[in-house]
Amino acid sequence: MGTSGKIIKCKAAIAWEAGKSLSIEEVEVAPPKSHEVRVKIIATGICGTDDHVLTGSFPKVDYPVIPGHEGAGIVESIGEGVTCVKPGDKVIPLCLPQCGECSSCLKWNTNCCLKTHLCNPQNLMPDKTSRFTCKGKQIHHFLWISTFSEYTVMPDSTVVRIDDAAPLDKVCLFGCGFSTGYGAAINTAQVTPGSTCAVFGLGGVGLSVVMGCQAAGASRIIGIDINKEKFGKAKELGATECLDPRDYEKPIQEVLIEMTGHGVDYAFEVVGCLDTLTAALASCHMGCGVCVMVGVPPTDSRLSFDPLLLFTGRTLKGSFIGGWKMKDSIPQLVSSYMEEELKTDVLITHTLSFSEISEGFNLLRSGKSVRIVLLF
Ligand code: COD
Ligand code: ZN
Ligand code: ZN
Repeated sequence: MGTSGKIIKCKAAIAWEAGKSLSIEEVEVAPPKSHEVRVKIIATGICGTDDHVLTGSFPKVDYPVIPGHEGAGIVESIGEGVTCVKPGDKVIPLCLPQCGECSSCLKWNTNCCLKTHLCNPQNLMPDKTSRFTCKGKQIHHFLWISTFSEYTVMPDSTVVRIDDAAPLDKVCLFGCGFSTGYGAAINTAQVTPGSTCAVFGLGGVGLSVVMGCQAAGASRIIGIDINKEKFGKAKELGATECLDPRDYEKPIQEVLIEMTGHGVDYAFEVVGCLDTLTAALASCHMGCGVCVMVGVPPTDSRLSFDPLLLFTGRTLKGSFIGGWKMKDSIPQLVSSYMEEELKTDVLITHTLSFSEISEGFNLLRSGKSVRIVLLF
């Protein structure tokens, strides 16, 4: 008895309102409509952004909602007109669409598809209805992909087929954390061989930046974090030195300028704070340093810094999901992983069952984990 065309009942984690913890519920998942795909999620990572959804600090979320955006699964069924995947394919849901048609998708130098949540709400499917119900109530989607549900429906612009042999409990990280950090170094900064890099924040995304800097041939990679427990993994992945700003009386940018003589070639902000963003910019070489903003500071915050920091030639730029056009790039990154060129398994510190999702969020908040993967 196939499930195609039928409603599927399954487990999902719902945030009923901001400020409340997730509750695991039985949801009904409607079949995919035209240009939609229903996916059985096998594994999903927990990302800091999911926690922002729970606390209410992620902008433009409608509750109740099923969060999750770092998953991997298998196509269960497809709607009319879908040609990019078929039932049985292993896939990664994409938290940034690549529609292939908008003015951004047609440019080579941006991945910021105009269907992203930053341009259009993704709390309902493109036809403005939801495929999820629970206890008779409509439940919202998150970034169109809601990977905290055993079955989930997404537009065909937000899903891509990957290698049939890929281990889904490992490559789910390519859906967000790893790709975001690694691409910031490789694509956005375009780190050059022999350069000096500073990475502010050594969580899963910051460690992926470290991996990108090392892959690009940086000769010095300085990791900065207020949690010294992060230093071991950072060194394992390529950091040459690690600093805790609280060990110094001087501001950390002054320490970095003294250590390097002239400032770093590339600095990455991977914390999501205004103070670390300004410090990262000020720690760059005054004539040619590039500061890349990876973290998103709190909603409605405003940046204030001495404009002379830019006048002499520093560059401040943002990096959105590592600059990858996700449909084109994620399958290639997964292939590199399969060829053992990317050691992303090191980032996974905990693998739990989906029913342990609340423990997963507690671990994330405790700072004792890097990446937590949940298995359905
Ligand atoms: N100085 C140095 N390190 C600090 C400081 C500080 N003042 N404060 C905190 N830290 C460290 C923490 O100890 C921790 O190790 C690290 O910063 C943050 O790591 P995590 O594990 O909390 O977070 P990550 O690595 O999963 O994600 C970090 C982001 C900054 C990317 C995230 O919070 C964010 O802003 N996401 C939105 C941006 C985005 O594009 N995301 C992709 C889709 S989610
Ligand atoms: Zn994320
Ligand atoms: Zn597009």
